[in-house]
Amino acid sequence: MTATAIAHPNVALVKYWGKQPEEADEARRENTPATPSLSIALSALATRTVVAAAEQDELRVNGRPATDARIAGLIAEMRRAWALPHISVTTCNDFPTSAGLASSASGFAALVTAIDGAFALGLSIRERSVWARRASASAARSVVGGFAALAPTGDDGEWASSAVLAKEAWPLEVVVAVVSEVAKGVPSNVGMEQSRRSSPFYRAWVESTRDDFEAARQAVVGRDFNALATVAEHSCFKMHAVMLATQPALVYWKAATLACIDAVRRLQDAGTSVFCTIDAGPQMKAVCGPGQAGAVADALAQVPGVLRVVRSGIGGAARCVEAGDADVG
Ligand code: 2P0
Repeated sequence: MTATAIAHPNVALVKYWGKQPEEADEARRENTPATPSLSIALSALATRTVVAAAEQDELRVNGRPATDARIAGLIAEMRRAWALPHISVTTCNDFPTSAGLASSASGFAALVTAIDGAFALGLSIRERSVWARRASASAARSVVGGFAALAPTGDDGEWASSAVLAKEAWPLEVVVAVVSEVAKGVPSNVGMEQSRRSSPFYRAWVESTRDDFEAARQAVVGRDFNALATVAEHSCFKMHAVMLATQPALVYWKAATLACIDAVRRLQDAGTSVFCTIDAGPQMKAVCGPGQAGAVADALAQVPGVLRVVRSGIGGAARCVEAGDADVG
């Protein structure tokens, strides 16, 4: 009754920002997004989580004892569903936590996968993605890995993640320009509810994202980099417009974030296959066509305010590994 799981964070190319209106009613909360989304997983970054049966529930995050209401809530729900014992959870990220690098996505994907493995629950990928989504919607996409969609699925319309394209099918790379390692001020779940209540652009965002999602899905299936670049940048900047028009304004960018956008524009003007995307934090992620990431990483490393760059391929699905296994690719 122990298992170790690995999951990768993901970067959304069509963004999730906002939950279904009934989510305001706590009793009916299923953490269902208002918009479909599409992402790529990052192979260079990983969360490793060990779950084991224990005398009492225990949590260690990055080597330290911790408490986390969302983790406790997910464990309580899964315990109710399968009459599980108390568990100890030991989880480590090999990248900064809560700094716009989607640590909740990889964290909850790894946790659900490790619980499934430790207690031989036999969950399908779809079922794991639904459990992960209830804790953090972007985590559903990290369960699937590769190029993943999060949208209504099946006869019941349950929001779950599914594969759009396997990671091997299109060897894109991502260069993350890290411009701050400070945890962000307004967490995503709080910020997106503020946007839903106060941003005058919110309704247009929700309505138009369905078309963006379909355009991105087709671009990925057809491996059309330029089409994907167009819709992904549009989705990113539209989401940040919604954030900026929220009261109080959600400004996640730093000066260096904008300088990185400028650098990507210069690379595009010079003919490089690259586009930028930014989540609820200051880091800029440059998505690169095959063979372009070296030049993009060199250019972004020169931008004033960039602390470091992380180069990544596309990561696989969340999976159980042997305890000592170093496999994080
Ligand atoms: C995304 N983000 O699609 C978007 C872009 C942030 C900006 O998914 O409330 O941490 O836990 O479901 O999954 C961050 O949202 O939010 C996110 P919850 P989550 O990647």
